[in-house]
Amino acid sequence: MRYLTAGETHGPQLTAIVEGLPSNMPLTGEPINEQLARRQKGHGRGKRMQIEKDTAQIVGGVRHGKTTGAPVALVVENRDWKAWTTVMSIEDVEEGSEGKRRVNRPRPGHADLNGGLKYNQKDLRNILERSSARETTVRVAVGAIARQFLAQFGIKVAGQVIRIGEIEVNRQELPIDELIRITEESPVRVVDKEAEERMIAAIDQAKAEGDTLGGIVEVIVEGVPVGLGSHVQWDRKLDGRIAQAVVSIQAFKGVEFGIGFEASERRGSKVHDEILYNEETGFRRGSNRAGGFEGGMTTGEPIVVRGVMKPISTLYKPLGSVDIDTKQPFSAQVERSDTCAVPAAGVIMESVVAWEVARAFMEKFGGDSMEEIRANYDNFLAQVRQY
Ligand code: EPS
Repeated sequence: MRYLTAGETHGPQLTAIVEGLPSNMPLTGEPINEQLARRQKGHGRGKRMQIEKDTAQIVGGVRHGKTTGAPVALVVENRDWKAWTTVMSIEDVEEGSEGKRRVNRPRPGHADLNGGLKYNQKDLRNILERSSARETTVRVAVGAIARQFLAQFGIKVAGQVIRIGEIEVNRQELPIDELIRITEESPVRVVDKEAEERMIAAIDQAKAEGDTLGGIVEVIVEGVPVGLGSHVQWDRKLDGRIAQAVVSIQAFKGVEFGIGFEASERRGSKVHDEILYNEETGFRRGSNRAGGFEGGMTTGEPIVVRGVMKPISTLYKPLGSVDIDTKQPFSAQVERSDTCAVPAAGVIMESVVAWEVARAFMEKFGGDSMEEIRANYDNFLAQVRQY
């Protein structure tokens, strides 16, 4: 299974093509649009979220509510496009017209300058239009398909915000359905009401000062079988693939599994998860400090992974930069932006993790139809029970 996305933040639409899905999987726009709506929420989101009402149109690969095995094509229209038809015109525009106005002041922290140097672009709009977090819209749509697929096998994906700026939540171990219910009702997707209030105040304060806030989000995947991924080759380790997917999200700078970086401070006797066994549940672990992975493979315990998102790079109190034409110092270009997109980043991270787990599931139990995959999966579960 693989997917590609295309499209710019102020272009006509965002497009994704998903290849390798099995046939006979129930799929309509509704579960995809549910996830797209989740991505648009969150205290601290910018004005663009008042313009868009993201919905995905399925334009290939589905008939009468089920996949056919053909590539699934998705389109999310940019409502904002109508305000950008000259600036983002596909056809060339008049020299000197508004459409030709160049972005020549790169924003620190964004792709602007590096992209301009790499692709030899003197109008940095040609870089920022594609590097924008807007692209995550269709990654969430693709992730929604992956969730649908995983749900057929009892695998659930959930997420929560752990930190925004200097404020960290007071952790609680909750059943996944409880976690989902509580975080869905929180404007910053946390389970800790006290932290929620402080986070909202901190976001409002940052906005008032023209600044931005980042944070940490956690994703949990429950119900995964043992043995997804593999120890035999670097690029088949599922934790490594999830790490790549998470850090590839705009503004993400780090990823950890289970106790993560804390493992550096503890002795092994306080890190490794003891192995237990009983007739009913088979092999289990006495704890899950490994976050569901050993040797690049799932252990059967929940996957627990956290990502760190840097504060959005566009500041209304812009940082120092250099004009790429005159090479003179300037305050960076200001583009419309969010103050804090950490709650949205949690939804995006859930989506990219769901995709990697679904892809590994297909690699292990793959088949052309859902029925074939189901048979392979049941076969494996029986083998594990008899091990
Ligand atoms: C975003 C779309 C963008 C930004 C933001 C998030 O829309 P626009 O550029 O028209 O405002 O609001 O992206 C960034 C702040 C960024 O730096 O990429 C979205 O759809 O999530």
